[in-house]
Amino acid sequence: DSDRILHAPLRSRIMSADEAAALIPSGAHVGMSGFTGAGYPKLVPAALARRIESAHASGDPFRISVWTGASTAPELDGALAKVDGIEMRLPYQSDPECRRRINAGQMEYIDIHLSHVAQAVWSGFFGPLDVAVVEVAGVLEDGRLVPSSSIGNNKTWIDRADRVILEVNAWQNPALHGMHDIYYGTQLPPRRVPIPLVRADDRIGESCFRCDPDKIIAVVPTRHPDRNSAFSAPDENSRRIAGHILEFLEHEVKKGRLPRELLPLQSGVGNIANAVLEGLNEGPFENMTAFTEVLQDGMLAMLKSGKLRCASATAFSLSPDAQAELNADLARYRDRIILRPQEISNHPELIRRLGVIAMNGMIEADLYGNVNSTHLMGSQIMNGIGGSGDFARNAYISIFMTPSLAKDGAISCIVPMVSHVDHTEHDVQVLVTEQGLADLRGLSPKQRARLVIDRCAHPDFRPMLHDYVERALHSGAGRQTPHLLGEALSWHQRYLATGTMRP
Ligand code: 0RQ
Repeated sequence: DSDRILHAPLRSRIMSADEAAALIPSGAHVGMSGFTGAGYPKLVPAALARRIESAHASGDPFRISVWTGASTAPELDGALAKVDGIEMRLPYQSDPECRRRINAGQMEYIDIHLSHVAQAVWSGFFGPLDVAVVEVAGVLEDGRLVPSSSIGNNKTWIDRADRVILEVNAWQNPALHGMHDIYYGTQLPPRRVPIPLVRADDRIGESCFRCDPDKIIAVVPTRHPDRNSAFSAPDENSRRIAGHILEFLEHEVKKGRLPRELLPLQSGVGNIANAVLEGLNEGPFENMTAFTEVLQDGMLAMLKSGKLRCASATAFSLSPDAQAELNADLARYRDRIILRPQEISNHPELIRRLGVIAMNGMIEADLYGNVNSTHLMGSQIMNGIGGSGDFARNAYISIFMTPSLAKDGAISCIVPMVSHVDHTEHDVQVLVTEQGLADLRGLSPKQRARLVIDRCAHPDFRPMLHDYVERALHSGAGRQTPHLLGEALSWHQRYLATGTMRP
């Protein structure tokens, strides 16, 4: 597989994953590639986990900090978390073992907007970046690096790290070369200038990463697939949510507030998001575009059918079947898919300029439109905010969706007050559950509350919610955003005490 490594001096740095992992010292801040199961290093993290395990066995408290693009895979987050090898993790994860350790207080976790990571690292908020471990699809003769199936923060890791370890993955399709757009014009203030992107499919950068070859201390050849799980077929709730969103978009087109081809779409991860895309693929809109962070099965199907003209993202997030389909036909899709650094795919300036339609999942919403995307019962992290904040605040229309009930009906996802706020009432325009859709634009808090209850809450919980608002209106301290502070989180307390929000 060394035919992917065309730069002669780097061939002399080819070594095993164990040898490369031995070059990462305890306490290191390590920037790893990887974004939603795509393009993460497949061998070095596991080798490092073995090294950490034996260090711990001999009493050496070896741990590292792991910075990534977003979530990765069991071979990275899972392997390192299992051996208690992660001191600090940022910015988004979805690994069960990481989640368990974070919630047990054994691992520090910093959950920040994905678009903010690069500038925070350049500003030095997290300290120096000691080592980058980055998967690439190849190294060209002149030393440029062909990116893999995700970009994430790789440009920042490569530019910023003192030392770089490359995994050159021959499983990645060579036809990926030319699909990426690496923009080298970002600066810290006060040197910032406008980013010259005015349409979702504009290319404003270069196809490869630049990297000083002297910084590259190891090159590890691999041939391992990206690991992503399959989506489950859309259930009844997802199909209904998708139906409400489609009806809403058609209404907006009729009103003249959206063009017939809509505006660039952003769609989050998960089964509901995928169901919405399936709905769009069967719906009336043609020539759509996407300006999003992950390209999942539903978007690939839309590209295939021609409904989606082009998609800009930072990573693939495909099931094994969709991945095989893409790989078999990559050259055909290449010109219509653009993978960018996440500081560009999620950039507030671009999301606002393009007028993106953002559609993301949530854990719960409250009567006034505040949304919790990250924490169960106020204190336990689920995954992280990911890009949902980048998109929600800056989108032309920001939509959040969830089934109205969770945990077999024990939990109402519409509550008096959210137990954690990720997206404030000012950033949330549309709430959707299988019950219906609440368009909160142009409404005051009291008007919003009535609409959210009647359109989105499950009928079982509607009387309790109406009762709360009415009593808050009459006996609460203020009439702008009525609350009973002693009761606002009582539903969550009841769930923690009794296992259900039902009285
Ligand atoms: O837990 O599987 O243990 O039962 O939360 O819920 O319904 O499977 O929803 O997979 O669509 O994820 C917000 C987490 C939704 C996701 C979130 C429990 C529920 C289940 C998951 P179990 P579902 P989804 C682009 C944009 C933030 C990042 C983001 C997410 C589990 O969408 O991570 O948007 N978003 N990024 O039972 C207690 C409630 C609950 C609840 C659900 N109200 N209370 N538990 N659950 N509602 C991508 C990136 O940024 C990379």
